[in-house]
Amino acid sequence: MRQTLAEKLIESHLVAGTPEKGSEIALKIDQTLTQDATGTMVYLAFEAMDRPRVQTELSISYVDHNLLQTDFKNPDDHLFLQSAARKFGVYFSRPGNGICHQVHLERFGHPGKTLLGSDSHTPTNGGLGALAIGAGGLDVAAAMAGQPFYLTYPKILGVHLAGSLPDWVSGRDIILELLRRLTVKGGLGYIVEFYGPGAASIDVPTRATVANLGAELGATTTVWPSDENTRFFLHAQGREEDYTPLSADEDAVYDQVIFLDLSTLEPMIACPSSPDNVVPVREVAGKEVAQVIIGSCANSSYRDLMMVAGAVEGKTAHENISLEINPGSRQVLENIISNSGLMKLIQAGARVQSPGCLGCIGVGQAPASGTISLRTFTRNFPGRSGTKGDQVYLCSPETAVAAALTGRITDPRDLGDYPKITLPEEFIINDKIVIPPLEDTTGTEIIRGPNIKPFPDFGELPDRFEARVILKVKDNITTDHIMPAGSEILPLRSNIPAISRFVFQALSPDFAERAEAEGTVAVVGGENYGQGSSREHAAIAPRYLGVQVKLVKSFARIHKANLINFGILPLTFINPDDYGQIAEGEIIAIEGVRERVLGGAVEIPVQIGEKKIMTSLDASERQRRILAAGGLLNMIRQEG
Ligand code: MIC
Ligand code: SF4
Repeated sequence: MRQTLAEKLIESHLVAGTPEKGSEIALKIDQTLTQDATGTMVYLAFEAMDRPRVQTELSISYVDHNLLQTDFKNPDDHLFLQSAARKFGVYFSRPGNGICHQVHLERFGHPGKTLLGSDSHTPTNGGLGALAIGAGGLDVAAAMAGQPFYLTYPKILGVHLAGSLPDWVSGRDIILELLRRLTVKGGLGYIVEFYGPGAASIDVPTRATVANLGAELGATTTVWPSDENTRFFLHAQGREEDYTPLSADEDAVYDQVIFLDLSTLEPMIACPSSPDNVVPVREVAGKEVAQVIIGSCANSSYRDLMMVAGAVEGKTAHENISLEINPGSRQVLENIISNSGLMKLIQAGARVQSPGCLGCIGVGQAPASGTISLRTFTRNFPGRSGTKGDQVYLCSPETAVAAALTGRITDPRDLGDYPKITLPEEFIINDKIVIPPLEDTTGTEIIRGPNIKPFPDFGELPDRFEARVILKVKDNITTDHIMPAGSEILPLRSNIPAISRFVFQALSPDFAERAEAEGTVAVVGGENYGQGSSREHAAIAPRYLGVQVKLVKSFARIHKANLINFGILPLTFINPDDYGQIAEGEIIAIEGVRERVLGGAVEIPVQIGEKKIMTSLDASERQRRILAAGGLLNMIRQEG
């Protein structure tokens, strides 16, 4: 009945709320995934919820981010995660098996199922027709405990595809074109749904690339239909029985529609330092490049690496280029080995790494100062690569390999014959690196090395508070700004007191000391505050330091949910000009706040010195109870 696919997926999982755009709904979650950098907190929270075993159809714990073992911290986390998986009935994908989203797509993704993951690129599995959503760890822990996932029913942005992709143009260019048009906040409050005759020409790995990067639009998720391409891919994965055809109704009505003729697309590139700073490759062609990396959950599939192998066959990477390959999964690696792709890459001089996130989250692979690095990664936020003042460009594997060969940014269409890849009828499959859950978990114990610190306790929301504004920031602040990652900070993810020292490190190096000296503090921000990753550490660590309120022009979806989950009041300016009324150093006072929050007040008056401004609290009745309790964990403990 004129339904989009996203609406069908939502309504088949609706357990509470009315199916109306903009209202709060609750969805049954079939599958969950975690990765190590967010996962330790998830399992600590799950443990605190006191449930013996996960209640989902399938829950899986991946280790892909913190693979570097320079001391005990990361291996402590791995051991903790493996033992927690054994205790709680969770699959465990061992370190080196690959990036969560890629492995999930290959082995577990399921058309028509809901998947909640503690990573912002969880929508990757929308490439298979799943409703796959990224969330904060506490929401994932709650889903593992059998609770539904609460969200605002998003609007649906239909992308109508016609035609087919020209040679040397790939999925990455589809989403780069959308990022160029819509920007990093264009997808806020939307699910992006692909449909139309052009969709049939797009294979599942390409769909997954597009769905993955829909996260950079700020979208709740991205969905593709489940069709013959999906059947083919699942068959090649030895699990055709998981196939179900799914699509929108012929006359489905979208809230907004974008028409895209695939045959008119050309190679695109995101310039430093935002994924939406997109131009056609030819506009920046000729710039000298020092590093090319093909990898990350966006672009490291068998298709991507075999295409690169085909392009470098018999050639050598330019002498000034470090060509680095990060396979998305062990399956990708095994299959490119068996189809001679690895040999071609190695002979071309590529440095082939073990499957994982690696340089995408600043764990190794930092570029040299003052040089250009071309990457097929997801994000090029300033400094994320580990090098100050970095110049990271994001592009397709096609554009990346062209630069690897010429030493300069090059339109890949200049390379000649396109090594078009056909997916194998059957992939080599090896599930031995994934440990299935035990039927009977009695006697299993969680192993907690010294890197695993208990979850901090937070108090309830007080009746009134005063908070000094110790930081005022501009638009599009990312969670990488709030809580940086990288090889030195990531190993502290299981230790909130230690990681909190790095909050806002680049923007305000003494933020932690100033916050602690004040006791209760506030942060003021612009539009799309907290975009990017799902890391709830960007909420927990500030809360630990005494941040009680964030007052901004608008919030990114996951960050706002995380703030509520950890008891930080997320207020927005009713009149955006009031942003100019507040200066760093001023004190914000809110009277009767607890009563207002619990009483459902949408408008919250805020006193700033002599001035009074009106702010808005856009929160459901449930979220208000969470805020009053001082966070979701407190509420679950109170309400059972
Ligand atoms: C990212 O790409 O930013 C991350 C690292 O995968 C994050 C999760 C995290 O911070 O652990 C994400 O995308 O959610
Ligand atoms: Fe890992 Fe990068 Fe993907 Fe995040 S975006 S999950 S760091 S590969």
